[in-house]
Amino acid sequence: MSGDDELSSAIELIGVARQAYAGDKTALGVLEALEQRLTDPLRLAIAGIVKAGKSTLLNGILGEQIAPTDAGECTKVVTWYRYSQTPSITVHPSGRPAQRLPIRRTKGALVIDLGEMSADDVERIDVWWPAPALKSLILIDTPGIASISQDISARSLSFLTPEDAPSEADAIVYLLRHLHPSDLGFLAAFRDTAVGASQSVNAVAVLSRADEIGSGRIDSLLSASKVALRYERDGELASLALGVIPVAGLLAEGARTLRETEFNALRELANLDRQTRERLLVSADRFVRPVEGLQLGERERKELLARFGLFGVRLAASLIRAGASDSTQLAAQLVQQSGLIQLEDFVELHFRSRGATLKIRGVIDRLERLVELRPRRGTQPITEGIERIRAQAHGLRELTLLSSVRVAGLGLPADESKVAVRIAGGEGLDAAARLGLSAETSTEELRDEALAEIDRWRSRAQSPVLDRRAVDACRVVIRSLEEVASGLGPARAGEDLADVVAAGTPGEGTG
Ligand SMILES: Nc1nc2c(ncn2[C@@H]2O[C@H](COP(=O)(O)OP(=O)(O)OP(=O)(O)O)[C@@H](O)[C@H]2O)c(=O)[nH]1
Ligand SMILES: [Mg+2]
Repeated sequence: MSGDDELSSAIELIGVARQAYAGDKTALGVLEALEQRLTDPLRLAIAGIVKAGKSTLLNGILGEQIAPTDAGECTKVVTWYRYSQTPSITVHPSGRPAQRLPIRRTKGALVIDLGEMSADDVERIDVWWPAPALKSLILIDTPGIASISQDISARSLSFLTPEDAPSEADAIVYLLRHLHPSDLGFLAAFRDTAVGASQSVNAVAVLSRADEIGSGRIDSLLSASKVALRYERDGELASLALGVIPVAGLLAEGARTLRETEFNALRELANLDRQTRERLLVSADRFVRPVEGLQLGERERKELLARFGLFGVRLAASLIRAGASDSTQLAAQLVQQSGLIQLEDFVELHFRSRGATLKIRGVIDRLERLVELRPRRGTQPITEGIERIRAQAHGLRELTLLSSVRVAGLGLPADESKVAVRIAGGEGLDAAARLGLSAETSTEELRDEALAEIDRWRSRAQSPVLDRRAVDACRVVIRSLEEVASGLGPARAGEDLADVVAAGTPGEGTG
């Protein structure tokens, strides 16, 4: 089954469930939401402790200052950002009808004003916005967890890691500053929301506010990369997140929303004589102090500091001195340095390209829970449908393989396990990544390698020393290779690849 076929069979299954639950309003409501989830773009939640920089990072991804940062009631509410050509904001108070909010901006940033309502009375806020990034992702900003206020913390927890139920988010970007037990606790709870997963396949950690790690020194991001690498190798985090990426969110947000006036101010700073400039940039305090005879006023400097941080201001000045000659160039170089591109590439590679599978996994886990919680006659076809999808949707079987490898192992020797993970898409879903070849490899070579690997794994699967688990892993690998091979099109003239692939997978029974 291809990703699209898998999606259609999941949607069909929702139809089956609708019939089984005819007349049950609550269940039908859940089913409607599940169908919506299947047709929506991937839902990516941004989570982390209080003031980790979640909303700032979200703005960086969107390239607009839409998510409120710092103070205000609305930072305590789960907020969904979805695509729409015309912007609008809807607030959903608990137990009352939804309400539209006016769209207001202050200093370029969107203001979400709850008016008389307190965050406690609000279930969620929906922001519909014409940002291109939202066409392929729904972003969900969540209140800081492990916060002083247990209430706010509880809201994020119950949304992202509902007790005993699958999460509403398909994947998560988790921001941490110093690895804390509560970070690990949260990530473990998130992993456990997926049925049977012993390894998170849909979480990535971000070492956030990376510019502050080296106290804003110009090599701060280098220090941050070292720390991130250490965390990534940390035994516990390894099974809870697919990677750790250092990101300076404030820099990313500032760069993607860089204004011409700001560029001019930064250029003025860059062009100061060396001594004056260096003295100004010694510390944040120094930077905003009154200075005799300086064109760049105190207020302007304060604003630059708020928008880019001391690190960002220092970096911008040196980039301009090194040749960044207009705001477009400077913005591109700052974004590159911020780590945002690496994060976006990671999300694309590990989450978006697997979007259909992640959504289906969340939806059928939830459907299974519904049947458990609301048993009634006639739900047998739902249970059977769930089993069928779990057995047949190859994307799900790959996810299961990836999610069990680090913790339980595949029952294969370490070097083979590594290859199996790669072929199952652990390093990317395109043919070259799966085969461990460079992106420039010709289709012919890719095909030859895929066919050779199929032979290798087929004979491997027949080895009498392998246990059941290992044979299952081999089958998943063979199937992935078959899909790679058929995706590469027919082989040389006269040779029909379908024949090679159809030669079958040993040990693959009828069921
Ligand atoms: N230096 C620096 N400051 C940052 C960075 N990201 C965010 N901040 C600052 O940290 C403060 C909190 O940022 P937010 O984006 O509101 O953090 P949050 O995690 O959304 O906070 P809550 O929603 O209240 O939990 C703001 O003052 C930001 O300007 C960063 O990468 N570098
Ligand atoms: Mg926030």
